[in-house]
Formats: sequence, structure tokens, C-alpha cells
Amino acid sequence: MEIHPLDGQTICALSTPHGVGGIAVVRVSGPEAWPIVQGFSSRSWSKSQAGTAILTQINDGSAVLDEALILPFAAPASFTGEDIVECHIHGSPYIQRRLLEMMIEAGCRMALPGEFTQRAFLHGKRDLAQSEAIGDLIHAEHAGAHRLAVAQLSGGFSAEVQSFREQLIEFAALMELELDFGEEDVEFADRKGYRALLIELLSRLDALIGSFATGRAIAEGVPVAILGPPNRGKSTLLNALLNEQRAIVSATPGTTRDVIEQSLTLSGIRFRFSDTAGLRETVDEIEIEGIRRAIGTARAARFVIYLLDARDLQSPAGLEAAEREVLEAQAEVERARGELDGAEHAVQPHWILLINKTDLAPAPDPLPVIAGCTPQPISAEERHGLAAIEQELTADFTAALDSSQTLVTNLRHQQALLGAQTALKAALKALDAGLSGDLIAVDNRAALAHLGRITGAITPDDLLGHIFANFCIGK
Ligand SMILES: Nc1nc2c(ncn2[C@@H]2O[C@H](COP(=O)(O)OP(=O)(O)OP(=O)(O)O)[C@@H](O)[C@H]2O)c(=O)[nH]1
Ligand SMILES: [Mg+2]
Repeated sequence: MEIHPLDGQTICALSTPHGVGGIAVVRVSGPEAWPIVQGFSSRSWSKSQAGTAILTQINDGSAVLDEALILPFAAPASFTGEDIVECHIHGSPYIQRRLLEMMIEAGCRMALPGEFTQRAFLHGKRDLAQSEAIGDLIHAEHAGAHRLAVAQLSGGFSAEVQSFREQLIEFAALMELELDFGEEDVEFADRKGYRALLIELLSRLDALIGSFATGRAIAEGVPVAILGPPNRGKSTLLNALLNEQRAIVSATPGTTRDVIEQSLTLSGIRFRFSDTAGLRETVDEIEIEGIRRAIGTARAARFVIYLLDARDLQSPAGLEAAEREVLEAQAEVERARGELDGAEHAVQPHWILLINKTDLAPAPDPLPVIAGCTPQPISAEERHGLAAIEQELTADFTAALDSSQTLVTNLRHQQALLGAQTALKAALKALDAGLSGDLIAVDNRAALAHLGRITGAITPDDLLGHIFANFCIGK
């Protein structure tokens, strides 16, 4: 992907989605933004009017194109750090198109996707992590993702990463100094202080890296697999949670063959539920494939909801059989997880056991412990016990969002943090082994480079191009 460095040109774009009616905004940024818009505006404005709205006519030659509200901003106090004019016009497709044409005739070029935000980054208005947060904000479809984007935009995470860097840079500088005086065998860098810093940073990195599973799940939707043998009421439960007849329910075992996915927002958190084919021994080819997919869904899930039938748990033998069955299913999912690599494999699904059909038979009293969990009684058919499931699903996420803890949501950031962690662990090892300052300095520099990629202090151009190209035009 190409990067578009600051080319000194004035760029323009329609900043709100095309639509008929309402107000559309055409945004112009660059050194010629003011003169270009003033060129077809019936009123002029001065620098002292920056940031105030000006009602004017936009003239297309001798004819009036529209009556518009103009909002000028002066560099550097603007979104991009350049002179900007926002033209709030009537949302007719003709006016929108014609105004853009006039801008281009006057010397603007159309902005590329994300170019406004990219210019803001290049002018130091926002760092890279904050710029990415703007993209996340635009794409946020539910309250949880929105909360995370706003937190990242506010810069707390950036500030923390920046403070890690500053502390490491201090030692880097001292170590370089030491190297310069290498022959004289002097130690400028305080080894004990450096060690304490490494321990502290490694513990902070641990917390940030550990937050990724939760952060990503909130940002992308938490995957939940509904699992269990045929006829336990998996599809009935999905329908009950969604409050709609999404999946086919029938008394015939083996009704669901494929994975049925549906999203649902609970307490502002998006969950992606998957109803799956019942687990059983079978020779039916389609069903075998369905079961393979069921296990595949469960291995990538954050929660596995496993259904038992109350009628099967009325005797000690029934309870023992249930225990064996659950352990077997867990082993099966664990085997499948073994095939996953790295970060994905790190997150173990949380199992929620449910005793369904308690309208047909009572749940054992007291509730048994099966495979280390206490199953919760429900009736999917009569919609009993659903609130407890929702509570169990949402508790950790709402707590994480309500705390002031930083949650890492972006895979790029996570990889940079992991890189920094590896480098700092190596530095600690080198330090403890009594290695010379130049060797420690290498690890220290590597950690700095990894952290620098998060905020954009150190960033290859191709990466920038890739990040900003994922934005929409006009942002
Ligand atoms: N009485 C009662 N019947 C239920 C309950 N939940 C499900 N059923 C019934 O159990 C049968 C099977 O329900 P499904 O939801 O299709 O079961 P499933 O687990 O999806 O089954 P497969 O798709 O075959 O794996 C249907 O006749 C449902 O009406 C419940 O809580 N109480
Ligand atoms: Mg089903």
C-alpha cells in the first residue's frame, strides 16, 4: 500500500455519507483551503473568525449553487494541523458533486482514504495509536467497542507507552555514554536502578498483554459456542436468548447440522453466539462435518455453554455419565485448541454448564459439581434462568470496562508489546549474567523500537500506508 506523504497539496472530500436531504459536509485541508473556498464564496473572512460559523452563498460562476455554513479553522489549531474549511451544504447529490468539482477545478485534489487523519498524525496532532482509535470509533457498532475507542483516543495508553520509552531512553543514553568511555571502565548507568525499571516495565507489559484477550473480545464481539449432544435444547436456548425463532427446533435428534451464528448485545457488549450440531457418534457424513465444525467453533470461543438434560441427572449413575460426557467434550475441544497457534491458543474458553429442561424434571438439590463446575438450572423452552447466563457472560467485561485499566484491542499493538517484552526479558537476563553494557544496550534499543511502533515514533512507511488506507475517505 502506498503512503501519501505531505505533498503540500490541498485536499478535499465529502466528509459525511452521500445522502439526499439533511446536511452534507465538504472538508478542505491544506495551504490553499481558505483562498479556494473564498474564491466562490460571497463572503470573505479573516483569521480572527477562525472557528466561527459564517453564513454565505456559494457561487458557481454567476449562478448561486447553495446557501452554506462555512466553518474555517487556521493552522495549527485544526484537526489536521493545516488550514481547514468545512462547508456545510444542503445534502443534494447535485450540490455535493458540483461543489467537489469546483474545488478540484480550483486546484484541490480528492483526499485518499484516511488522509485527513494521516495528516493529523504527520503534523503531530495525534500519535499513531490515537489515530487508529479514530478508525475504531468510526467502526464501533456497540457501546463496548465505542468505550474502548474513546479511551484509546483520549491518549492514556499512548501516554503510558511513551513513558516506558522515556524511561528506557534515559538508560540508553547513559549506556551509550559508558560505551564512549569504554576503555576507562566506568559505569555511568546505574545497574540496580535499571534492573528495578526492567522489573517494573515487565510487570506493566504483562498486564497490558494480558488485557488483549478481553479487549479484543469486546472490540470484535465475544464468541460463545453452544455445545452438547443432540436434543438437549441448544437451538431452543439460542432462540430464547435472541428472543426470535432463528434456529430450527425439533424433537428429532440431529436437527442442527451447520453452525448458526447470531450476534446479540448484552449490557453494551456484543456477543457472537453459535448454535452447533449435536455431538454424538454417527456415520452420517453431513452430521460428521457438522460436529467437526461444532468443535472448531468451540475451540475458538471465549465461552462454551454446554447443555445437560435434567432428566438424565436424577440418579448417581446419571451424574457420573454426565461428568464423563463433559470431560470428554472438554478434552475434544482442548485437542482441537492444540492445533491453534500462538495468541489464539493462549485464551482458554470458559465453560458454562447448564441443566436444561428443568420444567420436565427438577435439577438435583443441592446442585452437583460436574467437571469442576456447578451447573445452573434453566428451562430454555420456558425462558427460565436466562438472566443468570447473561450475568455470567457479561460480568468480566463490564468490570473491565468500568475499571480504569487500559485494554489493548489492536493486534498490531499487542505484537509490539510482545516484542518489547521479549527484548526487555533479554536485557534483564544479560544484566543478571553480568554482560557488558553494549550487549544490554542492544536489547534496550530493540525494546524502544517495538514500543515506538505503537505511537508512531518509529514507523515504517508501508505500515502507515496500511493503517490509514483502512479508514474511509473524508476521515
Ligand atoms: N420441555 C422442554 N423442552 C425443551 C426445552 N428445550 C428444548 N426442548 C425441546 O427439546 C427438543 C430439542 O430441542 P432443540 O433445541 O432442537 O435441541 P438441539 O440441542 O438444538 O438439538 P440438535 O439440533 O438436534 O442437536 C425440542 O422438541 C424442544 O422443544 C426445555 O427447556 N423444556
Ligand atoms: Mg439444534
